[in-house]
Amino acid sequence: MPVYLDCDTGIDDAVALAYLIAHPGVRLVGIGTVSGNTTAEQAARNTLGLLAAAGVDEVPVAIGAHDFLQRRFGSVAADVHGGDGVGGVADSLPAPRREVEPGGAVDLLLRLSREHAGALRVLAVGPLTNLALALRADAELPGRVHSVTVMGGAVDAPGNVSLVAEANFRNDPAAAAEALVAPWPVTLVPLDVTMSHTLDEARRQALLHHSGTVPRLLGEMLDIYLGFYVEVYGDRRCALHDPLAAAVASGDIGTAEVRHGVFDVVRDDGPDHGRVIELEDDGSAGRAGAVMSTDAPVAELVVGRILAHDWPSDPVR
Ligand SMILES: [Ca+2]
Repeated sequence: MPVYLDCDTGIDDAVALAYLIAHPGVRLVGIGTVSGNTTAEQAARNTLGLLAAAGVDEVPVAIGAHDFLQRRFGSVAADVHGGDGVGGVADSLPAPRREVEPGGAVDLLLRLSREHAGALRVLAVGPLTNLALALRADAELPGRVHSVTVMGGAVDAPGNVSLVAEANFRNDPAAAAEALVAPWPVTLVPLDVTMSHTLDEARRQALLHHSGTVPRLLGEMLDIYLGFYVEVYGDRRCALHDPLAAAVASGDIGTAEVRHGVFDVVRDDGPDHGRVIELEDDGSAGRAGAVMSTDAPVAELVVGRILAHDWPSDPVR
């Protein structure tokens, strides 16, 4: 299945990327980046470095929006993901094997939607700015896309960057709102489900001591991420936000409970900024399905696929 990944790479983005590369049924056909955990530019550098470490050189990477629809990008999430987005390992990533695409992420997504019309699965695990800009640029886009899976939002669960808001949606609530009501099949993977799927220190150690370069790099970068989450979980484990969305998009994980509805995201400044709200369904806006629980734990599946993959052990520098 052809997959376009839109991301703000990002430690859990990096785990999701490795999982997608390791999944034999997934063909990663393009990656766009957006600011969020780090800048769109740094996210592209991180992504290209990880692809080089994986020995993958056929996947185009395009830099997308640096700023959000209604405000400028603020600052990187250094306390969660490190100053470089990937827990300090950016400088030890191998040199990129290719240049970024000249046209940017919106052009790349639109081009891929034509090349893989009807089949392209869009997986968005950062702020939804690129998706919103692509929808504005081409209103026919939804008709060419198989499905859209979004990591973001908190439906009933508390937020992770405010009492009520999740980071991707709070960064660009206008873009999230536009993407959720567009006429394409949207599956939302919110904090309600991602917070209950965790990667623990034992699995980090398994990655760290793998012979492959990519798992080792993941093990290294996860150190700071697990450290950040100690105050949340009480021990060294992290939420698998983006990998869970990737496993839902690929069909690896089945969804047990899905809440279908018309969802909006609060754009006003104030305490509810970035909050997901459910609107009355009067037929004027597209519905989305919010995954509230899955039929299996995702950590074993995601880490299992990464550990089982035949990764290069000696990056080309
Ligand atoms: Ca992300």
